[in-house]
Amino acid sequence: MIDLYTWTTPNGRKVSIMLEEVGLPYTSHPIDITKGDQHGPNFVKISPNHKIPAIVDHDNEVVMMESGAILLYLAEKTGMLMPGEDKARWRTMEWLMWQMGGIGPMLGQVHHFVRFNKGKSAYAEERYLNEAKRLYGVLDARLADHEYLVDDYSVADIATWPWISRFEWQTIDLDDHPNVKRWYLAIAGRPAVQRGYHVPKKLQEVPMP
Ligand SMILES: N[C@@H](CCC(=O)N[C@@H](CS)C(=O)NCC(=O)O)C(=O)O
Repeated sequence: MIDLYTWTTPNGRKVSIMLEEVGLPYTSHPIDITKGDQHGPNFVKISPNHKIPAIVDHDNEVVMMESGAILLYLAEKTGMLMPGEDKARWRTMEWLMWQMGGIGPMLGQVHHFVRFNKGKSAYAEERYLNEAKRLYGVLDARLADHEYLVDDYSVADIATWPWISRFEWQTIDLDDHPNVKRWYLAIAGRPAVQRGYHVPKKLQEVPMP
């Protein structure tokens, strides 16, 4: 049994979607980051960076934070959603790191400046919106000749998709990125994604362009 500490955010949903996809039993525990739960002393023992998501795997008492590391851990534990063959495996790692280093932090800044603090810094709004558009362009180009980020659906897609599901917050029109839209809808149609999206609680339906 795995304990998942999470909230209704893209980084949290990566792990709940992954757990639903691989079918491992888990219990979700809400950490309400709007109320400061991420700073609670018990949670910080599990996640020393004070951020969700984090897991405790009671099979072997592995305690882990950082969504990218958790996705790789669950892929290795189950032998699912990460290619075994070296070339595809490293390509998957490459796109997973692209998400962790680019899509997550940059779109996170768009949420901060454009969605929640509009008008406070025109410079930051422009900078991060431009970077978001650039990253959407990179994603669209990759998906022009790939059904998924690598060959088959993998942890790279699972890491990226929940961030793209906030396209409305990012003021991005998916019609401007038709390959992203096709990929987004295909993943949104997966039952495990529909279930994982609503962990630890349902706020709204999965956004549909
Ligand atoms: N690199 C981390 C980022 C985690 C992260 O930024 N989590 C956010 C929610 S999506 C959080 O817990 N924020 C609370 C805070 O910053 O106080 C990961 O991928 O797990």
